[in-house]
Amino acid sequence: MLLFMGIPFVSGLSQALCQSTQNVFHNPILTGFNPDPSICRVNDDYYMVTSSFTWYPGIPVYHSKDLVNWEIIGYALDRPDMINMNGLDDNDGIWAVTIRYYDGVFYLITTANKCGGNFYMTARNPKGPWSNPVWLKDAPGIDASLFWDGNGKCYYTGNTWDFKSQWPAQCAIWMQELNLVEGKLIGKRRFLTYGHAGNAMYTEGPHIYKINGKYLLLTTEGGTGYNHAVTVHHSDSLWGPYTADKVNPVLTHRHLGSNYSIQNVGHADLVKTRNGDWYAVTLGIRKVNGYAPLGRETFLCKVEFENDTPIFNPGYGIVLSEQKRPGLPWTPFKNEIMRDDFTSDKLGNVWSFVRIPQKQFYSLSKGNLVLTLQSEVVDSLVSSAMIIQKVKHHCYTATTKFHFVTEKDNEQAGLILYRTANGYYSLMKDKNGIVLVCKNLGVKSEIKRMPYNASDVYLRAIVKDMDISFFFGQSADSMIGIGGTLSLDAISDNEFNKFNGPGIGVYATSNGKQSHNRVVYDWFDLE
Ligand code: 6LW
Repeated sequence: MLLFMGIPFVSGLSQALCQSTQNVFHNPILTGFNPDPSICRVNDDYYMVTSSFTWYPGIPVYHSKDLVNWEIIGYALDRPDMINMNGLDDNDGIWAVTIRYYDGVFYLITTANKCGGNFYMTARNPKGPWSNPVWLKDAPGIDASLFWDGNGKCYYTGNTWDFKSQWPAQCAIWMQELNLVEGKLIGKRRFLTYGHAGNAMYTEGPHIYKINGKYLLLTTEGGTGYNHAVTVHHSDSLWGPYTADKVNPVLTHRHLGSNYSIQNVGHADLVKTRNGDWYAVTLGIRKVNGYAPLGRETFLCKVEFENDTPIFNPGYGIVLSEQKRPGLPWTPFKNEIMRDDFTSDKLGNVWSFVRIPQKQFYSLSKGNLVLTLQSEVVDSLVSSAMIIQKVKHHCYTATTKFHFVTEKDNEQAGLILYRTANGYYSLMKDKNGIVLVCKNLGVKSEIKRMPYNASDVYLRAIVKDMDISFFFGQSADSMIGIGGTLSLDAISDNEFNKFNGPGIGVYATSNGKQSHNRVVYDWFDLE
């Protein structure tokens, strides 16, 4: 063994390597469908929320002790009468939530895009229950945030699309006092900035922070695509004038070229740990062969202030895929279950619907998930009998076993990988066998049909980066392929799949006709 200064060099090296790998974390910290993150700290606990669009329950609330390991502790929109998302496109619904804590109360404020506008809710416990939405009908625009100035007053900031102006997609950030007792905006409304660039497009995502007695206005510009960027503005007074920081944009990846692995970085929120360290959460996408198959995810980066300017990842100025862990007690949570055998009496919090179910079409009984076929199809903009969970990795295998028998041509049940009504893969059992369907850019096509007549069936999807292949059979080790190797472009970011992210799970439909037939799922694996 090689000795260096009498110390076994290899063990020293491996120890150093081991030590170094123990001190790093990997981005994204919230993988899969988790855009527009917002974060707050209460003592040693961190809470984060992300956009949920038409998924229900909506507004997932995450908890962490170390800014890296996160567990979902509940959903803020978990009662069907809180919002109506029927008829909504998959890219609408809940946009950009902000979470804040003040004087013992948690606040969430967000935009129900095309289904009610801006509202806020409160809770004493972030797990919920959350209050009913308090709608702010006279608040235009999106990306609402709240700020307390220490005098007990609360201020609403948001953006407004002032497109009729000097340049394309000019947006203004505006502020107004929010009377939380009466639940309405009061007093003067003032524009704070149009963004740092002379032609800043889509200036949005505002958050105000008071640091060392001065006001920092953090915004996002460029739109949530390749030109996304984070900018900051400063003022000695809350109402401004706000001056753009000369360092702007303080964070962007738009100068790294279209082949860089992490792109579209923007929409950030700052948080200060108890030991005075600053971090930012921000959204970004991970490119695979030029595609973004997981949609927008949440990333973490270190921030250090130089005078009043936040420097993101000093020396790098970009989001890093791996970096030193925050100096907080490493607190991993138990890994999510791989197999859901449906033995509990309610669906685990990894499962979601798309739009709010209009009737109770599922039940959990005797260790099975039973779906009663609904006439709605996933192509319609209403709730259908589909239950999915977020896809969080680039490589995974999803398998399910179920019992389904039908004599009718219109009845189907099976497995679905869903992004939007215009982008999905479905592998379904019907009267005549197994059928694989792909809908890509709004065009639906039957990829392959193969005969199968047993009442029990195993279905599987195997994904590796941008390749997906499907299998079916009477047992887990006797499955045969159907449709060959296909591309995940159908569920990746594109002009139809813009804002949310992919989900995988179960789906059953009677294709527009009434049915009382049921499908009985024994288990669902996502490995
Ligand atoms: C979000 C806004 C945005 O409200 O997209 O493009 C919206 N940027 O900040 C939905 O994610």
